[in-house]
Amino acid sequence: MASPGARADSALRGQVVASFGRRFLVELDGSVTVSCVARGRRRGIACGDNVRLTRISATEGVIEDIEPRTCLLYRSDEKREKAIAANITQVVVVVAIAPAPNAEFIDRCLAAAEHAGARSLLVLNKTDLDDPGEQASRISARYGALGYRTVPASMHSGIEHLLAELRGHLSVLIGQSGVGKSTLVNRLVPDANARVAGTSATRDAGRHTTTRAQLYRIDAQSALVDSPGMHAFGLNHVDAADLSHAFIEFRRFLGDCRFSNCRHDGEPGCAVDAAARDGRVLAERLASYRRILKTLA
Ligand SMILES: Nc1nc2c(ncn2[C@@H]2O[C@H](COP(=O)(O)OP(=O)(O)OP(=O)(O)O)[C@@H](O)[C@H]2O)c(=O)[nH]1
Ligand SMILES: [Zn+2]
Repeated sequence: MASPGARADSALRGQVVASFGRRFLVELDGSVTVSCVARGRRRGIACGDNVRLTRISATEGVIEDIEPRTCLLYRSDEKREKAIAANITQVVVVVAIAPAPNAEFIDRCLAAAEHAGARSLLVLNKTDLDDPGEQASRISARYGALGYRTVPASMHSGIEHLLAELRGHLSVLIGQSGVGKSTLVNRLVPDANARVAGTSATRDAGRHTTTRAQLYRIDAQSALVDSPGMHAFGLNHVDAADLSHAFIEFRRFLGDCRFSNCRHDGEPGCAVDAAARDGRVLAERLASYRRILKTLA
């Protein structure tokens, strides 16, 4: 039988502020963090999750349960799903002049955000670098025309305009390796490094494996989850119908295809195809959609 003390402790609630694979840092309030493992074989706990935990010592605890989520961003391949961040309201897709942006990667990130129900922001980073092909302005024009907000950024210029876009949101930064996410985080959250090297619980968790994601508070209403750079963004958890909805400019054509189960992949009478032929949908976006469609389970 549990002691009265243990019962009181298991009513503790906190938020996952770092995920190290099997170990998590849970913040109980503004200052106390506890290094936790999950009860049993519970999987899929993500940074940003609100959890119920039992504290077993001053620095350690066990996550018993996850509170219902308002939103979960994840990616998946044929083998497994990877939760990136929970309860987010905004996905910040970071692309840079170098490494050169990959349009399909951006489309995958935006589709995942739409599917998760979060709004998106595109950050065009490293604008101080030469951009002979003017990729930044092309990307900004392309996605701006679709209705996505884009913000330029560079480590050599002010960060206030980006900070303004983050206020009031729990945002998650995603991007390919090397686009400058960590550099951005350190500028947006001046004590970001301090936290990584902070409590003994942090050091203990960090010894076992590398961080998958970490949450930083910007102010009382705003926080930022940094996720490790990735090479691919698998969308195996999205089915074909949801994928076409996740390409936001396709939506107004979706009811007009000849076949109600049209996959917009070359079928006769496809309204999305017709829209791409006369320029109402960008041919590159339809091509991107079709490439992604072929990779779905
Ligand atoms: N020219 C230029 N270089 C930058 C800028 N921001 C970051 N870098 C450089 O880009 C490289 C990668 O930066 P990081 O911040 O480590 O990139 P990251 O996205 O966190 O990379 P991962 O850890 O692989 O996800 C470093 O050499 C940075 O110094 C920028 O605005 N301009
Ligand atoms: Zn169609």
